[in-house]
Amino acid sequence: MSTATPQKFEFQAEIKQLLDIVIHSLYTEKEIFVRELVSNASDAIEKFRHLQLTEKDVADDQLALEINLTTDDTAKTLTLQDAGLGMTRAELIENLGTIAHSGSKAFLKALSEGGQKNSNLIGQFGVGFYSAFMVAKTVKVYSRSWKKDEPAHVWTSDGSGSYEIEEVDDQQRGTKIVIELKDDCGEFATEGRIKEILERYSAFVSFPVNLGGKLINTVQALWLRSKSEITDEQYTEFYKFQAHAYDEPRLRLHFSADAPLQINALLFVPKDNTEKFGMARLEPSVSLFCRKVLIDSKPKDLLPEWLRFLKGVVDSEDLPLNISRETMQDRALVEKLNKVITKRFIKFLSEEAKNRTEAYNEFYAEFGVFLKEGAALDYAHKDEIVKLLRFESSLTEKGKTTSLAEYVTRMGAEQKEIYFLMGPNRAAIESGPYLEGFKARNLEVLFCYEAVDEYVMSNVREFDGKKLVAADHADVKLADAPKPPAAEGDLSEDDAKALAEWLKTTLGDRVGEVKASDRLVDSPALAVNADKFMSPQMRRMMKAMNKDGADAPVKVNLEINPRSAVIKHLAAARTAAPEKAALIAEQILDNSLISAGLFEDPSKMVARLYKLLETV
Ligand code: FE6
Repeated sequence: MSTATPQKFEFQAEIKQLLDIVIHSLYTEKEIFVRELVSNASDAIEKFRHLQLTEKDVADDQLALEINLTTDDTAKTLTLQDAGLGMTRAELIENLGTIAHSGSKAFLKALSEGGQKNSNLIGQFGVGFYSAFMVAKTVKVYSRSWKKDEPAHVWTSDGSGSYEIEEVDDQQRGTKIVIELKDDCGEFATEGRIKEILERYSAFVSFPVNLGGKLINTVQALWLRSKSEITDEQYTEFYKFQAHAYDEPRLRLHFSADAPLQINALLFVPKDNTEKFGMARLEPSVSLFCRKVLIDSKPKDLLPEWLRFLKGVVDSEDLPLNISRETMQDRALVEKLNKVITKRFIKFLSEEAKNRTEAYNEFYAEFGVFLKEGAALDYAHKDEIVKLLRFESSLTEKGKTTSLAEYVTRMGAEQKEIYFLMGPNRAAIESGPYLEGFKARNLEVLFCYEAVDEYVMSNVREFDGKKLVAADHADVKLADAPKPPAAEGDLSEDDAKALAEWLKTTLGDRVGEVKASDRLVDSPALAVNADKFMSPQMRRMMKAMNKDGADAPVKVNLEINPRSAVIKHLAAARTAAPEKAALIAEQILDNSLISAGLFEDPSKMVARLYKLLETV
C-alpha cells in the first residue's frame, strides 16, 4: 500500500470514549501528561536496549539513549524526543488502539462502576499518551522504527475524532512528540514550568532527561540497586535529596520483596523528631513510585499514621501508573502495600533493638512517642509494637530502660500483673508514697513520665496475658504481702479501724473510703483515686482543656499506715486534743493529695498550717 500521501482515519468508538475519560476525568492535574510521556519514552528506550542484546542490525545504532525536551514559548509548543524503539506505520495505528483491543471494554466498565478496583489493565504504553490531549490543540507524533528500511511517519490529530498519517524523511530512530498547546495551557511551553514537573515526577528516570540541552535527572534510583553496591555516603546523599533534609539519617531500612507484592523500598528515620519541638504534625513523606516514576509524593494510606516520621520511597511494579492522588483507583493494593511495609519495618526495629541496642534506645528516646501511638491505636500491629516499648522502672538505673518482656522474666511466680506508676520524673515517683509497698514486696514497677502513657497503658491493657495495672489504683491488692514486724505502740486492728472511721467523719465529702493499709511502709497515708473514670493525669489534662467534670471537687480513698508515728500521734490526739487532731487530719489528706498530683487549692492549707504551728 502506498503511504506517500496523508491518509485520514476515524478513531474507533472505544478510543473516542477512552480519550474522553482520560481528558476529562482520569487525571486531576494537567501536568501529569509530562510524566506519562516521559515514562513512555523511557520504556521505549528500555525496550530498545533489551532488543539490542539480540538484534545487531538496527537503525541509527549510534544514537545516544536519551530523552530530550524542548519548549518554544512563542510557538507555544512542547517537544519530547526519545531514542527508543520507535513505531512503524502499522504500529502507530495499532498501538493507538491497543487498549481498545486488549480489554478497554473491561477498563471502561470498571471505570463506569466507580473505578475502585481497576486492575492493571493498562499495559506499558497505556492510556498515558492520550493525556497529551488534556493540554493540546494538536499532537504530532513523528516516529521511526528500529527496523531498518522502514520509513518514518508523522501521525497528527486534534483528539476530536480523526487522525492523519503521512510519511516523513528526517526523523531519527525513536519517537518525537510535538504538542501545540491550548491557549490556557501556555505554561507548558516554558522551560521553568517543565523543569519543575520533571524534577518532581521524573527525577529518577533511568536514561538522561535533557531539557533545553541541560541534564535534569542527576540522582540515581538507589532503592532499585543492590545493598552491597551502595555506600553509607550514597545513602545519606540520597536521603538528603529525597527528604529535602540537612541532617544525617538515624536509621535506614532497604529491602525488597516479590511476594505477595513486588516492592522495593528505602526508608529512613531522620535524626530528630521535629514534632517534639512543638512543630507542625508531620505529613506522610514516603513517596510512592512505580518503576522509578513518581505516583504520589505524600500518599496518605501507604503507611499507618504512627509511621509518619519515616522518609524515603516505596516502588512497586504492581501499581498502575495512572494512580493519582485524588483518584487512588486501587485502595486494596495500597492497603496491601501498607501491610507488608509496616510489618517489615516493625521487624526491622525489633532486630535493631536486639542487635544494636544502644542505637535503638537512642531512636526510642527520640521517636518512642510514635511507637506508643501505634501501640494504642494500630489495632492490627499492637501486639508487635508493644514489644518495642521501653520504660524506666524501679529496678533500672536512672536513664536505663526495660522492655515489657524483660519485666515479665523478672516477675516472681506469684505475681500476676504488671505494675506502673505515672509521675513527672523518676525522683517524684521514688519519693511518693505509692512505690514503697511494692518495693517492700520486691515488685517491680514501671515508671511512666509522659502524658500519653496513661492513654497507652489503658489501650494496651495487657502484655503476655498479664494485665497492666496502675500501682496507685484503689483496686490494687497486695494480699500476699509479708506483714511488717509489729512494733511497740503500733495501733491495734481495732484502734486503726476506729481511727479510720473517725477520719471518714472528720474529712466528710473530701474522702470516699478510709482504711488501714499494708501498702505503706514509711509514709503515714496515701490517697488512691476513688474516681474509676478519671485518673489524676486525665483530670489534669481535662483541666488544661477547660473540660467539664474537672471542676468537681477531688474525692479520694485514703489509706493510713498504722505503724506510722504521725498516725499513732493522731490516734492519741483524737481524744486528747480534738481540735488539733482535726487540723492534722486535714493536713494528712492534703499531703497525700500532693503526692497523688491531685492537690488544687493551697489557700486553706496555709492558714491551717499556721494554726497547727501555734500549737507546737
Ligand atoms: C504510545 C503515540 C500511539 C513507543 N515510544 C513512545 N511512545 C509509544 C511507543 N507509544 N506506544 C509505543 C503511543 C504514542 C501513538 C501510541 Br499515535 F506515543 N515514545 Cl515505541
